[in-house]
Amino acid sequence: MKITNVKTILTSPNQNYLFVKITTDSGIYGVGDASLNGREQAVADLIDEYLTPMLIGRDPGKIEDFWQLIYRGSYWRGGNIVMSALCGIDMALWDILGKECGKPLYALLGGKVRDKVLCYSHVLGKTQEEKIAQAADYVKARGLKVIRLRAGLPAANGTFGLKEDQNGPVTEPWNPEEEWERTLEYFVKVREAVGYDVGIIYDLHERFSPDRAIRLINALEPYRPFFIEDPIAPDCLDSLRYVREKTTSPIAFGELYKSRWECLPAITNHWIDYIRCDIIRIGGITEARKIAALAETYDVKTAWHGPNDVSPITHAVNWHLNVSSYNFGIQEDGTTDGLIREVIRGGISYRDGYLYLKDAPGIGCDIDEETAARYPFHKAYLPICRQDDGALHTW
Ligand code: CS2
Ligand code: MG
Repeated sequence: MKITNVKTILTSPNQNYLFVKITTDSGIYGVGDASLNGREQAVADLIDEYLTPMLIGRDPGKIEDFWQLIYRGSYWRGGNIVMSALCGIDMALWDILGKECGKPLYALLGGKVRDKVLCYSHVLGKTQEEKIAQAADYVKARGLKVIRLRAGLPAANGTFGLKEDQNGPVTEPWNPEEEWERTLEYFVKVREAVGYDVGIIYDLHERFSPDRAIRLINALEPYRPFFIEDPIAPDCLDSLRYVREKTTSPIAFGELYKSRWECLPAITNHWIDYIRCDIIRIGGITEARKIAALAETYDVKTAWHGPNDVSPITHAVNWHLNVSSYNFGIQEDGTTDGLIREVIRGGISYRDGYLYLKDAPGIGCDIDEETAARYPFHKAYLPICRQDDGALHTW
């Protein structure tokens, strides 16, 4: 079998996504997700200009070789643009292999060790009151076993539903000391509203300095967080060690990691309990299964990133990884609006706190290209944060 065509598809059904479709001379094609919020066009250009010529005429079954070719073969290693591009292609190649074998992706990864996937959803809302009401409703009406709160404004506000290109990021305020108080109060109020039978995850979104993160995590401890997500920025490894040594709540970390080697110290030193890379950012299925195996060796669980800005293709891939990994912990089920479901057919479904996926060869998703074309892409930026004095703060 030989690859005959590689197509990038930029689309914006309310939010920007980048898909990859690889066609072969056998008629079998595969689909992948290469979405990188705020930099989609750059990833598409890399695929179109540099990677596609390397793929045409290749055997799509040589997945590991292609991964190494792109990761090591450019001499320059990794980075968000390269790894996202690599992921879109990697997923499409695994999808082709699954379709060729007539087996779902999880079967190629070793088969199921579980039948359903525990998940959590985002509590959203404009005001604290709205969010607390939604948290209670999620538990009562939707049967969620675990819910997720986030420090600060709802993610990526200001980048949705654009009718024209943005020319720079929207600015959000973030004043650490004030927000520290609000963050604590919010968690406590939600805990009081939903009781102690429900798991509550708190995404601190890398927004606190180590000293503030330690104070906050310790103050939250009596309210039993399921885990604290990304409390500090990932850049200084020693800060993670410092936070770990001074706190006892479970820590989930890593949505900004771009490679296995970045995950390594956190896993091997037991600085985290859950590794939660975004599989697009680490180069796809080929790398995710290696990270999962590494984490299993050290009793660290997986909690792959699954926000609304990764598409149903990635949510489905996460599911295949989750059912076939012994050390699966929990899956983020970011709220996706209906429109992306018109562009991507197939994918996971939710019932009573768990995710399910119907058996189908490969990943089990397809792109409706005509519908994708009806939602034109508009360049958007992720927001930034600034403090009262004007200084930039991690968003
Ligand atoms: C968040 C994301 O889902 C999460 O845990 O941290 O929503 C993140 O803000 C976005 O993926 C950024 O595009
Ligand atoms: Mg997060």
